[in-house]
Amino acid sequence: MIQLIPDFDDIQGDVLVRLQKDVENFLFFKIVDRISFKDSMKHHILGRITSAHRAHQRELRIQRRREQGESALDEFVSLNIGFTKDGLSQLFRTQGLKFDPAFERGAAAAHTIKILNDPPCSSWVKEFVSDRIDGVFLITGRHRSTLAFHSSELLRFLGTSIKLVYSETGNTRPGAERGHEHFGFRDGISQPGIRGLTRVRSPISRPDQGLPGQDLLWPGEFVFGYAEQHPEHPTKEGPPPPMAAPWLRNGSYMVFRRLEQKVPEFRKFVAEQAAQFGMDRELLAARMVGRWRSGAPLELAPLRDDPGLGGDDGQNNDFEFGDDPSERKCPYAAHIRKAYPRDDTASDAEAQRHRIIRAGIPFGPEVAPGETATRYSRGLMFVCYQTSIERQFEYIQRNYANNRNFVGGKERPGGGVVVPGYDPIIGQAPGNGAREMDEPYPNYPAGNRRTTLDMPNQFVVLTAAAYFFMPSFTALRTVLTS
Ligand code: N7H
Repeated sequence: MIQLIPDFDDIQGDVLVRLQKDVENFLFFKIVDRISFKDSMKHHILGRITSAHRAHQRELRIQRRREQGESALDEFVSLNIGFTKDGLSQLFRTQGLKFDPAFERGAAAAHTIKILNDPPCSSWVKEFVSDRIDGVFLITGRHRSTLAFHSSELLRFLGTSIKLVYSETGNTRPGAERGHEHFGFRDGISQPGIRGLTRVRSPISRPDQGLPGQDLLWPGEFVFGYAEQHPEHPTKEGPPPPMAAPWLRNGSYMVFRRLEQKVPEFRKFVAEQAAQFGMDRELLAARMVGRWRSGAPLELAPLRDDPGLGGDDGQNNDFEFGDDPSERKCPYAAHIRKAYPRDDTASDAEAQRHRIIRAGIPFGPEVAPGETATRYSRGLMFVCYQTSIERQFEYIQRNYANNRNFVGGKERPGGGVVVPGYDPIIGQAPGNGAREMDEPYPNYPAGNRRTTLDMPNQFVVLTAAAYFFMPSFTALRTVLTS
């Protein structure tokens, strides 16, 4: 029988719930001695891995304290682990097992790079590509110093059984920028709701949503062993996703992308282009993202930011794009309209087949005074979870963000087909070519001025990537360490 409520004690915490993280260490490693690696895992590490259950309980405690006007929790440390296809093959005979095709080939494969228009590995962070990556430890907590202590303790336990290939620390931005990514926009607002986990705010009027606008999905979209979405019906239960082996149950695929953000260049470009179009620069930036800095969506606040709306989780995700058929409020190519087109796609069921749970964190320092061209590497350690990398992350990147013709079938108010253009934030043209986006200038509430935003350069540049599998506790305790 398919269980509806996921087996929380067997699922790693970052997958469905997301580990709490002010700071996060990413330790990418190669397995050098599999026997002693398995031994250290069994004796020192498995007991420290944080489950979804623990992450969920901590989240509830944080919420309670916030409601009572108390500060967030004191010190804590969480640990999760994932393996690449190479890593699994080190631990286990994987021949003959049919994993997700994208996971099989990996993020650095020539085919992956080609289909995603990614920059070649030769331009990625040198240490990251200096050796084979078998796995990653995610260590999260509140303070850099505590994490540094726990990371070195972990590495001491593992000794020479692994080689640390690359490590990097992500951290939330300081002060008022907390919760905002480096371009300045509030992040982490819209996530899929999970049936059996996400609390339904209005059970009578909106039984299929968590927060208003947050459609509930079947957990099998993100964790193996449970029903996934029905291919033709947005709320009906579908079959569970196919598993390469029974031990994939309660596991999930993780996509990691180190995305460098060219913040001074982005700001300069937006200011110059806005001046040329004769529009407010904040409005132009918002039309590239689909939300204002505060998080207020253009669909509900088309002309100026509304911080009250941006901060109100009862309203800030409660919209569709269907009542904006001529991109008057929000361009078709705006990042959030591309990444989750809602009712812009052929059917609601179709839109829900390409969702991801995002669990990234910014990295790098704030822009320094006088830094008018990027001098320090900064950006987003992008992390997302799913049960099919091909149908979820890669589909969004390839068929939506990089596809200048998506969303198709839209017409100008007076007739004529619209080519929406590239997602200006994450879209990538072949060969790092120039990109364009339709309608940066708003024809709202009316108007018929035709404008195109020409973007000769990327503001987001991929500098490392890998695909991982985040096994269940059961798999970690049995097949992967026996
Ligand atoms: Fe995106 N940004 O600042 O512009 N993203 N994103 N993203 N993103 C979102 O709704 C950003 C990236 C999605 O449900 C917001 O939480 C940046 C990748 C999806 O309506 C903001 C980078 C992919 C959503 C940003 C980046 C996605 C989303 C609004 C890279 C997948 C939810 C806040 C540096 C291929 C859409 C929010 C929805 C939201 C930004 C990367 C996907 C502000 C800077 C690689 C699915």
